[in-house]
Amino acid sequence: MISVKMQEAVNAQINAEMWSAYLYLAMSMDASNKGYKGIAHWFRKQYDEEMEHAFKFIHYLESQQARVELKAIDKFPTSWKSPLDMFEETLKHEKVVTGLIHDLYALATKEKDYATTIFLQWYVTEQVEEEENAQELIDAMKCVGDDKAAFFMFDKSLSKR
Ligand code: OFO
Repeated sequence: MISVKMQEAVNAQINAEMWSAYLYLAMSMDASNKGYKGIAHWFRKQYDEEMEHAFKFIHYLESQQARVELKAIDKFPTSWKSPLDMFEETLKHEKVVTGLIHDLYALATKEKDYATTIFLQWYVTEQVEEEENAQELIDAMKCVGDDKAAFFMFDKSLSKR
């Protein structure tokens, strides 16, 4: 059984994962509206991943006989000025999430909650990958620049995710 404090912190993280999912779904919709099929697909997959992250936490609380409480999701923009802008916001967002995961890990350690500490290790590693992926997309977009043919190829490559 985990403490009430830990349970509340995990519930807040479920909300953060769903907030991430909703942000990436909004980016996917915006990219789709603008005709960037590959980018829309990439963000749709990202949405799926974030929902998996949320459900992993939900199942964890359930396995600990703890209460899951879904809270309102914060607002964010629904349109971005360019794909580069989307990827830069993705990296910024993932850095915030990394900080939240680290705070959660620090709390579990402080509480001597070994089960939650071990459970959270997967998320710590996952955040390294999330930031790396976003950085790679920023770097690729910067290489593409204003080259329309290169952008077409780049967009197409993202549909393979
Ligand atoms: Fe759940 O990893 Fe991104 O936010």
